[in-house]
Amino acid sequence: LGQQPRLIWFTGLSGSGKSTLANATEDALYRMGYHTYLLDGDNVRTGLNKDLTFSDKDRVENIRRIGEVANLMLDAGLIVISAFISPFVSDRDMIKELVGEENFLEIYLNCPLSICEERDVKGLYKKARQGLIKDLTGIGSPYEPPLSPFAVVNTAEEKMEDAVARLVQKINKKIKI
Ligand code: GGZ
Repeated sequence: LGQQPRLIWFTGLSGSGKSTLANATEDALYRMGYHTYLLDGDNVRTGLNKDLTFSDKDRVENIRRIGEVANLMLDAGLIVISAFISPFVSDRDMIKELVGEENFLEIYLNCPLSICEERDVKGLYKKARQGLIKDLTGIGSPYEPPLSPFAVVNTAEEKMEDAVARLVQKINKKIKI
């Protein structure tokens, strides 16, 4: 199966569903026979980027390094999927420039902060409201939504399986040769 290397870039708040959706999307593409690799907090912020905090400066560096690593993986011919908050438009634009606009498929998880906060899987929002975390995205640190993403998913409204099916169909058109 031929594949056109692309970077599928999920962006959105903590709790918006990035990891779940990125994992399910990777799974589906892998089962279709594509060679994929998933970059997320679990394999990047614990290793390559474990020296970085959540200050603006470190978030910029976090995303810069992820972009460079993703670019190497594109050189190796992979379909790369990433799931990071990546809150700043300028950083996502930098990556788009780096890998080439046609190779950058940006997917915006548009989920209201109130819903992310209700889910609060890791209890981070509660801690932020208590003042224990100063720089949580959406509370003490900004999130800048994409202006013209490849796709948008509202995880508060669309069922996960439906969103995955819709995304995979759309992505497939861009990666199959
Ligand atoms: C944002 C934080 C913070 C702060 C810890 N702000 O929902 P999670 O837990 O599993 O995913 C979040 C993850 C965000 O890391 P990223 O590398 O994606 O962020 S960025 O792109 O902005 O560099 C969250 C956890 O780390 N986390 N503290 N203060 N998210």
